[in-house]
Amino acid sequence: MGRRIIVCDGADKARLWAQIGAAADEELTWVPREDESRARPPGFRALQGGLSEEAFQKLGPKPSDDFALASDDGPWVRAAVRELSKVVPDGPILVLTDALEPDDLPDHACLRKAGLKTLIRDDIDDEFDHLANLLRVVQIRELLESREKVGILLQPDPDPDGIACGYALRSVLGRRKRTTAPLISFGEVQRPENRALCQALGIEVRVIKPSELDEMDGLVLVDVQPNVFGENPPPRVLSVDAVIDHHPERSGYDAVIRDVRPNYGATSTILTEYLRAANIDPGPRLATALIYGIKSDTQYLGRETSRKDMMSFAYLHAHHSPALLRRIERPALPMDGLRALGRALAKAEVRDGINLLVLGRVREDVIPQVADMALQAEDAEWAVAVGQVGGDLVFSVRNVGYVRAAGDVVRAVVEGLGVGGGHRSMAKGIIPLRAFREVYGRADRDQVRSALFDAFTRAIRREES
Ligand SMILES: [Mn+2]
Repeated sequence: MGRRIIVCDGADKARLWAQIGAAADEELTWVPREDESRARPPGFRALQGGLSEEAFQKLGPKPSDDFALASDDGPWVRAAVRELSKVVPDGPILVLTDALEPDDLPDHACLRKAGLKTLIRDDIDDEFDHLANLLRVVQIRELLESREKVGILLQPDPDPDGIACGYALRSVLGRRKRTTAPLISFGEVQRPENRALCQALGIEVRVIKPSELDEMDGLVLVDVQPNVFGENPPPRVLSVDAVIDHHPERSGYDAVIRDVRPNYGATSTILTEYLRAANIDPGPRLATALIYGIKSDTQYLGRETSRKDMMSFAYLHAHHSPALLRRIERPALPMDGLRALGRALAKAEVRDGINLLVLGRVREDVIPQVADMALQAEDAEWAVAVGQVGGDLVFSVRNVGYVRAAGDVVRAVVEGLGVGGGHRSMAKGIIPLRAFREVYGRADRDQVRSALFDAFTRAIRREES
């Protein structure tokens, strides 16, 4: 390891450096400006002979040394780089300046520019952001402190972002007992991954009737605003204590505290900022819930992701449990699901870029997992996994992303038969068996395979033309 040789232009820069505090391996030198006294800043020695080859030579630089030049003066920096290069030709140079532009700097193979005061300024701005979040936390706590039972209301069929935020809000409020701060919703958690999230974290979302809101002494809406509850929402949700959300801000309701940040990709990012601001260690379970909330709302930092989401994600990543996250994202497959998969794989073939697997009767959450896996087949651009769930044919569709949108293709396939939709690369469809039989006669595996294969081929072609 080499030394860091710091060269400051004038006493102001040197004093600023001394105030920040020099690191142990830093050699501090300064070049007094003409108009200033030669009073030596603490810890510094003058560069004997000013900015000259000789002066740098006297420092005895080795190839392993790093140089920093702190100056806002273009000619000074250019002279310093020129003379320094005579001694250590391609030595690494950090130019610390708050005034110079890249064009002001000379050509040098290994030169990097950074701010000096602006580096501190950026940290201070971050701290003010933390402070603003801390103020929110303090206000929310003060508002709800005296309430016996605070309902945390999520959207019907809560998604991971909402569930994670409800769980986090309990920590923020210091109410870890579910009885004093229940997570509530007008509709139960449906999706298998979301149930897996609740199960893995031991979170219970209580389904309630709107009239049961009267039992709550406080009400906070998380990841939702009242417009989601329909044309005529229950009056109680139109006058709440707090709303914490990232959807576009709606009007027509009262909230004492309103923290709505539509530029955020997930409400989990807001709650992560609350936790950090209030110095609450999330622990692996909560960190995992929040990281999953951000992942699923932003489609793994792909869609509508802000810098804030990235920063919270990075923070949570250091705290989460990878094993727990895997368990949530890949719920355990039941044995009969695996056997169904084995039978389907025996007949698998990729035709026209489509890998279609017919599973027979399975648990619903097996289907999307099989679709994920089926897309890994060589030459597959599309994967379709079909299973029979109750009286329906349920199928999950995946594609490689650079082909037609999966949601559009599925809507074309189910047209007149069932329901379906989705995103660019993931979609889901449901066709009642009765409707399928009316059109195709039988609903045995071979018939399902050939009928759906034809339907998908047509839908993909139609979309492409
Ligand atoms: Mn959300």
